[in-house]
Amino acid sequence: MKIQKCPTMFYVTILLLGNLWISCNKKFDEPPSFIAPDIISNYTIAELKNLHTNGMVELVNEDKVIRGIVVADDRSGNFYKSIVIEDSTGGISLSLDRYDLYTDYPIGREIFIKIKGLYLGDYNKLIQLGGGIDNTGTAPALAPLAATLFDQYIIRGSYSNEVLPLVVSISDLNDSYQNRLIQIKNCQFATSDTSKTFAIAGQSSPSAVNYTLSTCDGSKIILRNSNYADFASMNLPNGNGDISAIYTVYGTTKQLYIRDTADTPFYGLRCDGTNGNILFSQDFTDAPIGSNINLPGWLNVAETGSVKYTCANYQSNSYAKISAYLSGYDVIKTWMVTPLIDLGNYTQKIFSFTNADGYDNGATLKVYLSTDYKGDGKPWDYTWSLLPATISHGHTSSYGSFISSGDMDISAYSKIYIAFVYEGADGAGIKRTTTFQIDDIKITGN
Ligand SMILES: [Ca+2]
Repeated sequence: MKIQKCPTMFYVTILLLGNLWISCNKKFDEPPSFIAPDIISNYTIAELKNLHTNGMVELVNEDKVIRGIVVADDRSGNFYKSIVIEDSTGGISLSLDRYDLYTDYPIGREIFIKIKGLYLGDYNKLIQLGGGIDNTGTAPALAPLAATLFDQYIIRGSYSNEVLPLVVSISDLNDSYQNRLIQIKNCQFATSDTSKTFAIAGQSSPSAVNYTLSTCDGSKIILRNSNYADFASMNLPNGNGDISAIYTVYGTTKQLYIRDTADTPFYGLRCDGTNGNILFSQDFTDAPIGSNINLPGWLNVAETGSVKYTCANYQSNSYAKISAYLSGYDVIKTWMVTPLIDLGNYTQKIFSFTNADGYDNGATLKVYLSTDYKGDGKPWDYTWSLLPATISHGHTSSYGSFISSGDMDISAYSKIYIAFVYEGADGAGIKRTTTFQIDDIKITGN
């Protein structure tokens, strides 16, 4: 009997010692009490990445050490089983086979990596450092580093190092910025997206949502958010601000990933000077391309002739389009009317849209507002006020670029319809067949 008790006591003692050790170790691991590891780096992240050829998975033979600061971790869930580190020469993603990596490798932590024996690969041109080759797919892929091997390769250094983003413009982004923390000034979501959430919590396929971010100079870039991020169901911010994010690529697509919503403080005035209360917007994204515009609540009707507004698409952007060309009618007059718009109780209400003309030979586009129209099929029976929209014209042998109508102050109104009225001709004698394109119809309130 005693012989059996001894091992029991032995294990209990070991357990107690173990707990004590874990407690002590935990205490010593917490900042600021920290002893720097006895290791120095002798290789840069840029040098490491230069060893990689896209599409390949390579064993790293260099007996070197890189040093980086963690600039993105998996705390919010937007990064999965990976962290991103940076030195002054570049950034790289580490593929690590464990959850809650942020508990050991939080943003701001310095880490050293002994790279010999690790593997380089890329996820559709996004370079990663991992632990092996995964041959289960159609092509060899990078396998993550097993959790049991972390401490063999990764040496943890100091905490709370300053992590400052590099300020860049979208047009300057290239592969040298891969996996770096960057900042792009004055970004905003599309007005049609401001009512949406960062991602779709609970949806597993696809597992992420892409949004297009725009800057005030018109540049655009994709922001990709995981449905597993803890901020997935939060609303996108409506205003404008500077985004901080990890720059990534997926093939030739440039994509940003935020660490959490603190990276999108879009609380300033939008590029058009509004504060982002979108009362009405239409960018024609949901209209079937090539079909007559038939959006819910909209009217698209010919007063004379039979030409209608159609949805066209160029370079992935959909818009409304109309032309009398080849219609054969002596007189064309066509109305496209919004649904009833409730402008609410804002003191300042601004209406704008974009438009372009093509092969201009004298047809007209005019924009009107009505408060007595009843929403029936004959808008011309009601009272309409002409709005002072700037309409593109004079492109007689090509298409012009979209221009802004200008901001029209409609603060005096509370419930309105807006009509886009095209007048042209394609009879035997007179040709007025100018094409007009209309997009980004928007009303904001302050
Ligand atoms: Ca559009």
